[in-house]
Amino acid sequence: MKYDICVLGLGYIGLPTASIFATKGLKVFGVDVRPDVVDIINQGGLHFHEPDLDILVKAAVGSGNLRAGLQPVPADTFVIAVPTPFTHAPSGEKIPDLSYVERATRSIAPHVATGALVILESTSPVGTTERVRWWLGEERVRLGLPSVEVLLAYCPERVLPGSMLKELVANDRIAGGLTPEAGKAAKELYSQFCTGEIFLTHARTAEMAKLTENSYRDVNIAFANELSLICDRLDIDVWELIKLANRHPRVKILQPGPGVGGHCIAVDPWFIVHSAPDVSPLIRTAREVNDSKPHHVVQRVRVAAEKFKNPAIACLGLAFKADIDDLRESPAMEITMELAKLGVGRVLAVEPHVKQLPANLAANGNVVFMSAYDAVRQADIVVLLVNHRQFSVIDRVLLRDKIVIDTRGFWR
Ligand code: SAJ
Repeated sequence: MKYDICVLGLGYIGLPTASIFATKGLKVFGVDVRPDVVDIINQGGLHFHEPDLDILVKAAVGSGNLRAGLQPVPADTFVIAVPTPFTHAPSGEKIPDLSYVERATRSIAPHVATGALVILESTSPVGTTERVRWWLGEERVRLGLPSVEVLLAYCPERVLPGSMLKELVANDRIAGGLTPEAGKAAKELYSQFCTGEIFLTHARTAEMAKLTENSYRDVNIAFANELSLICDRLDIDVWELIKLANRHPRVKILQPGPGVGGHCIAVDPWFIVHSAPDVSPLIRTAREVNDSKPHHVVQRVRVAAEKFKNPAIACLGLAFKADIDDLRESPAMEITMELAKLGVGRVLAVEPHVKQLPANLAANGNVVFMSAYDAVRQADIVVLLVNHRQFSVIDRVLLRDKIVIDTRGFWR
């Protein structure tokens, strides 16, 4: 049987994308390397939390239009949505790791026929789509298969974790073809569910656009974080400062925080820096400012802890941002772990979106997992690290006789 679409990678992007195509009547085969993920999806389930996605996956699988497996199958279109992390060179330099993209590309080589459309969605350094073409050709030669002419395009996503489905449909998209024909084919495919505008461009520009969007955000968050450090020094309320400055019609300063987390904003700028290191000092420095913020928060807690013998320190929030359960690359996790390691006091960890402490925190004997209410009542120092909705109902009376370090300006 030939499928309409084969999606490689059933994570935060691949699974919603595969599901939405299936609910539009296309025959979709999803591939993931994790057998447990394949099983959960084939039962119409989810392996991560995303509002309303469970309903979409259930409908997609229930309709018989979405199946998952460990190996690719022949299809008219292939969508590659696998991770693109970075690795650290011995020099400390961050280097894009394209091994997942290469492995996925080589795995589809035996299944692509002439005229097939191959789309890369994974956030990638400029020039990666051209490398996909090379890997496909090389793998078919290695397998002793005849060469095929495929359409290749780069089509990044822009969905925000926590509102993925709405944004997957409504956001404008970019279809970046290695050839104009490939771009047009990709635009036609996404127009089956995308109600936003779909802009055609070259693959290289599309690759750079994705990196640019997240780098723009990282630089602006770094500006806010640097302001917070300066305001600490000058005894100014940075939240009031930003609120006032943003009253200017053309000023939109973002919000300081405890650092920048997630696997996008904190990663993508390094792809640009790696591709043009001598002409990207601003993007590099912004990353360094954001990466240093957790250290400044830990220092503030240590200074506060000096007033106590063995203080109880409530760390409210472990996720990388508000109202989600994703702890990956989380500055809140980094700060909580550092405080536990330093033995600054007894750490009372709170995260309403998970049921137990992550293993690395649990392994440290100095951390206790509890509810926000219990942690705040027992704490000498309360550190707000994530502005989860649940924390907005904490009675301010409980905070009155505590030292409060609010890294998000949440309780102003
Ligand atoms: N943060 C701040 N201050 C702010 C905004 C965010 O400290 O004013 C922090 C957050 O707490 C978090 C980090 O930055 O730790 C990143 O949060 P985010 O909401 O900015 O980013 P992501 O990673 O959840 O999603 C981003 C989005 N990109 C943009 O907004 C330009 C999303 O649209 C992308 O699709 C996603 O990256 C991605 O997959 O690339």
